[in-house]
Amino acid sequence: MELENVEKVATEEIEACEDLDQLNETRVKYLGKKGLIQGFMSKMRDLTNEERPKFGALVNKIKSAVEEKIRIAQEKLEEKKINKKLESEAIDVTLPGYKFNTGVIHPLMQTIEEIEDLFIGMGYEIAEGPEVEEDLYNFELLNLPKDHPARDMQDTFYINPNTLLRTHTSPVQARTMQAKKGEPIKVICPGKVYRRDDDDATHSHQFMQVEGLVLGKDISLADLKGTLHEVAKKIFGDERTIRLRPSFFPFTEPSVEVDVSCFKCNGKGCPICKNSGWIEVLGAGMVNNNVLKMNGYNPDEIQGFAFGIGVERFTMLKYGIEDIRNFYMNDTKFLNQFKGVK
Ligand code: 2NM
Repeated sequence: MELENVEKVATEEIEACEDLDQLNETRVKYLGKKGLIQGFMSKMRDLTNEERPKFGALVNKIKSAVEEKIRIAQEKLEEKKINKKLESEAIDVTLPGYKFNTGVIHPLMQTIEEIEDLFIGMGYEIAEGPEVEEDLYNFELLNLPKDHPARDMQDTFYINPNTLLRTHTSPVQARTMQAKKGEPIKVICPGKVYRRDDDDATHSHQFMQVEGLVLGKDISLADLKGTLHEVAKKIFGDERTIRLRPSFFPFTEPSVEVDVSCFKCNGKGCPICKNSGWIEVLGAGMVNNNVLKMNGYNPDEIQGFAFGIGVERFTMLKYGIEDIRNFYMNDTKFLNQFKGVK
């Protein structure tokens, strides 16, 4: 090949390379130790002293030009290689994913969590205690006298004469009062409770409660009403109002039943509220002075309110569930209705 043609031919060959292997072969062919350009260098021996510098400079110029062309081609082919790799490894993010069969938070737990969120927002603590409880905390310290019908074997699961399955979560509140030794209290106590009922559509021998207790200076029935109005709004809707009716519980005086305005007819009267416009939802009252005294509080300095929410009743009303046994059957057809309702 003529020296004058080398750059042109090399350039064409370099630009025709389709991958890095081909380019390397071309590089060896022109720039290698036994390559074409080196071949011209070797020919310098045969030249005269006058010809040699001129020829040498020309060969070096061509060598540099070919090196530069190869460098540029190499960059292009490397980029091409990376792009090809990226393309082949690309993920189609529009493909549908795998479906996972997820569970559901139990409807009773959803109600409890809603109630807990509300009370935590109002500065309450959450307290828990044993389900196997002493008579002392379950009855005695709550002003349930020895002859009270609730203490009857008929109504309570006794383990021995002093030990029983708690019939309400109030013993947790008795324990809280004993622990706080006269200091103010704001707690709710969620948990399982047990009664010796025959199971039917509206009764269960095991159910859940959230009870609340607030003790402090000048706590009044108005505070109780305001608090329970918040509960009614959170669970049954913002338009709800409540009313209090006189009632009786051994641990509170005065005691009240709390009705919420019917969330179906908004108080006009319908089958759900049996045409009264009101639905009974919970019991409450001002903590009985005897309970305060027995648990180390002075009723002249500190008083407060307590309430008891039946979690099943709340949940049944809220979702129109007619049989309490649904909650305990683990029927996924029932439970899956509560997927993401909260
Ligand atoms: C209710 C109704 C009224 C109640 C009272 C207490 C305690 F421990 F403070 F005395 N805890 N819960 C109470 C009061 C519970 O349930 C229907």
